[in-house]
Amino acid sequence: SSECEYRPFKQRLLVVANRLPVSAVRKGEASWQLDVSAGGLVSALLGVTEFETRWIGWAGVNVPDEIGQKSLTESLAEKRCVPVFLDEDLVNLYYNGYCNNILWPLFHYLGLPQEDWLATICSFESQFEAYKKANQMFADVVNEHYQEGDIVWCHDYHLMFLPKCLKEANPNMKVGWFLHTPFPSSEIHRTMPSRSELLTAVLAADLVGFHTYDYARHFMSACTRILGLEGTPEGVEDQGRLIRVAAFPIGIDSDRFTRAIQLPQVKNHIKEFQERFAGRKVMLGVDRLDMIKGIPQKLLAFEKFLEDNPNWRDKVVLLQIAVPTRTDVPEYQKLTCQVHEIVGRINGKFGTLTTVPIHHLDRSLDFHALCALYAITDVALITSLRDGMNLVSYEFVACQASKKGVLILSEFAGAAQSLGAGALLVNPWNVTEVASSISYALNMPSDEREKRHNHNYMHVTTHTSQEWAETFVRFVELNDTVVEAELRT
Ligand code: ADQ
Repeated sequence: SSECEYRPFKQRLLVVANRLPVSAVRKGEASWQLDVSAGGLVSALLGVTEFETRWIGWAGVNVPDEIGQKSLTESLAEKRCVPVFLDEDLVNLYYNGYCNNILWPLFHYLGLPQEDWLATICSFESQFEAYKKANQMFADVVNEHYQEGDIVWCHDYHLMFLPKCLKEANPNMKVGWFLHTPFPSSEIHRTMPSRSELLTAVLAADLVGFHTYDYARHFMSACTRILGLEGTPEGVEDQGRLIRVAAFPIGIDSDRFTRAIQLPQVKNHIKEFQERFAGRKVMLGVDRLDMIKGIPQKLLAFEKFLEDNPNWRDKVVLLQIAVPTRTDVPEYQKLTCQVHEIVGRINGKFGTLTTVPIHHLDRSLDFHALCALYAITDVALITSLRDGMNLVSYEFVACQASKKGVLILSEFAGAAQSLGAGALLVNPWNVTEVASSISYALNMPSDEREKRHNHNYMHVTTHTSQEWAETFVRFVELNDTVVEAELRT
């Protein structure tokens, strides 16, 4: 009848990640302040309106009491978030230990932390048990909220056991797992004492996704060499079951950046920065202060460039914005000291009474200031030693429509696969090569700059985060041929 209207059924999507997109700060026995944390994954999924999304994850806070847990659960429900409560011991063993001390460095080819590798090996078993236990706790919360037909999307190296836990309880659940870091060569993965268990647990998913084809290939080789499973063009075969394995390169919500550049407050920042750095070319680095980002290597290359090119010394400035992470970990403290020392040395050597070649900040910038910096930059310098993708390179390109600056990008970032044709690719370990790329970038003729920029701009604005999320979820659904519709009166 005319009063009836068919509305397409909105697919429910449960997104499970170690951290929720909000951080909770306790303000009283039963009151909470919720701060939205706009990481790559959050902004990727915010733009996706095709699904009815719920988030499941840890709120980054220890809540031992019942009143606290109940009130936080209620506050988070308004943001479509469901908390998983992990106690301090578990966080220490699972998150600080197994995830960040073992999986993170290993997946980025860094080996075990130098400082305490003996202790790390000794506590391996207990950390691995805690990892499995934490994954089971995430699974329990998913099971409580799961409705038949939901798609469950598990994220990252923190939750490699989650697909297995979920399928054990509910074999029909549609489960996808996506890794945001690189998956290393099978020769690296082979060194893990838990190498087989990790692979088997991930293979319980229906779809396994990576940023690049190379990571997917490494994963399939590991499955073949370690588990003896057969690889096919679609994925891995295990006793007649096909687990699809593929590359789904993430993108950014590029409209958010192109729109921001037009805002009056961003234009004000742009003007302010342009005046501040008038007469000098601006080079920019924006990174979390992590070993994988290659910040000391970048500084050494910049130092070499200044040494080799005296004529540029008072005509260029490097702005390095480094957000501190994991500040309680000795390795990270050491990295911070090392970076400060190199910056001090270079500024001492090449600075004048009125200017210094490097402005280094140990903090994050708000979104508008960040966009303005991206927009006024002449050369972005991204020298990750390994990086799953690297979204900073995408954000820079999105903000460069008028300037058309140069992107110098590590060949070890996943983004090298997508932006490689427009960027100057470098090996961050080769300080001489990076230094001469800086020189090449600063002297690049405008028609070459424009050609390179246009190539990357086209990619960044067409391969968006929304498209990434929708494609991945569609692939999880692939076996569903029935199009469902809901009758609404
Ligand atoms: P990250 O290692 O965090 O992400 P990246 O992809 O560059 O690296 O994303 C960082 C985000 O934080 C960007 O949106 C950036 O704007 C923001 N950010 C970084 N430094 C900042 C600063 N100083 N001030 C303000 N904002 C800052 C992980 C993987 C990556 C992968 C993403 C997404 O390590 O390889 O690309 O997940 O899958």
